[in-house]
Amino acid sequence: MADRKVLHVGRPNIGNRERFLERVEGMLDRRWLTNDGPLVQELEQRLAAFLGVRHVVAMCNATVGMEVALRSLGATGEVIVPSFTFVATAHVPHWLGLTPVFAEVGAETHTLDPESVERAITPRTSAIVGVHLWGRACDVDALADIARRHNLELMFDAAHAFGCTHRGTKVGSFGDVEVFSFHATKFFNTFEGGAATTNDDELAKRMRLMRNFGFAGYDTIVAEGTNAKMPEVSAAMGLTNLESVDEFIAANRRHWEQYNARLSAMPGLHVVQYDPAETNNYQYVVVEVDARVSRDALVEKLWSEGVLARRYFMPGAHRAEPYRSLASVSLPVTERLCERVMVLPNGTDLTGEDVERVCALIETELR
Ligand code: T4K
Repeated sequence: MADRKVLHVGRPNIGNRERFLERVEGMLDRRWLTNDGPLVQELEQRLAAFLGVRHVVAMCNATVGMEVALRSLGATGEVIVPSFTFVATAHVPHWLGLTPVFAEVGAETHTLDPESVERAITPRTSAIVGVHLWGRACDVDALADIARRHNLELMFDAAHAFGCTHRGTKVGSFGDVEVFSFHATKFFNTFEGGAATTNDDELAKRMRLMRNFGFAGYDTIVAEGTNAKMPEVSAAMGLTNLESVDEFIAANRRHWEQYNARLSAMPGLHVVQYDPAETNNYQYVVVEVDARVSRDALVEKLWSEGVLARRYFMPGAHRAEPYRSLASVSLPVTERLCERVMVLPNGTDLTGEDVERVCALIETELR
């Protein structure tokens, strides 16, 4: 089929084009393109209201945002992270000269197993980084309890969890700080971008300084810093997409439910579920494959048909360089998930017919 539509995991959700272009026109008229401009300030205010958190510090992406956040927390020595995550979660402490120590995740939750975290604590541990994988919040209460008892900083990688809740409270105000990704492939995007969110006034102040080289005004440098600024054009995209969040969720949810109904009935497939009592963005259609056909064979077949399913996360971070060569660690649950998990296309670019096409391909392959 020459005109067959290629289906991606991570096709951007894009809000109203006219509204976006209007904002870009205003930006060009003002000739104010970056450095804490009016669109970034407006986005920060709107996000703070949306997320229900005191401070939102917009960043150029989540990776640098997490570096700024972890450094602002004063992390030293060892930082406990999951391995079943995008490798950036581990790269962040390593990039800062710290040691990421990999803990195990729950087989059902796919997020940090608090008992494994507790076992990984040493006298050198200074912080825990939990990941709200697929938008499903970590066991934030157990992790907060561990952090409090051991006097550790607690940061959440909330890259997947924009708009998601934990016990009815939006992700964004848990732990000491949370960091969202607004990358093009994420539920809510600003092309590239991210934000650190916190209720801690002092931490927010430190992160703002660090985001802009430590400048406290023209010619006044009061701290070390980097360049983690979000440009105005990204904020224009963010403000526009924020107006369409409900539509994005509705489309994602419709597709997820269609996938779930079809795939859950197939032998050897387990569709990762979202708690109906919480709000979720339904961005990720996550399937564990333990079937007649291997996950890899299934993904290969889908690719050959133009369905670019992904093996998130392959390999686990502990099996990626440089971590693989630095330490050997046994994480059986993580390894099993790395071998079995497949993520299918979702997003506003998808149609019900597309979902049916993917399901029919999988059904044929499993026969
Ligand atoms: N923590 C977690 C848990 C994360 O998942 C991520 C990022 C981070 C931290 C770090 O956040 P950032 O520093 O990026 O803000 C992507 C993204 O680059 C990355 O942001 C994301 N996680 C990761 C899970 O996925 P790839 O290697 O999958 O991207 P790529 O280029 O293969 O694109 C995915 C699919 O989307 C492709 O089939 C093409 C399609 N696509 C992509 C882009 C960029 C489009 O259709 N349009 C586009 O504009 O890494």
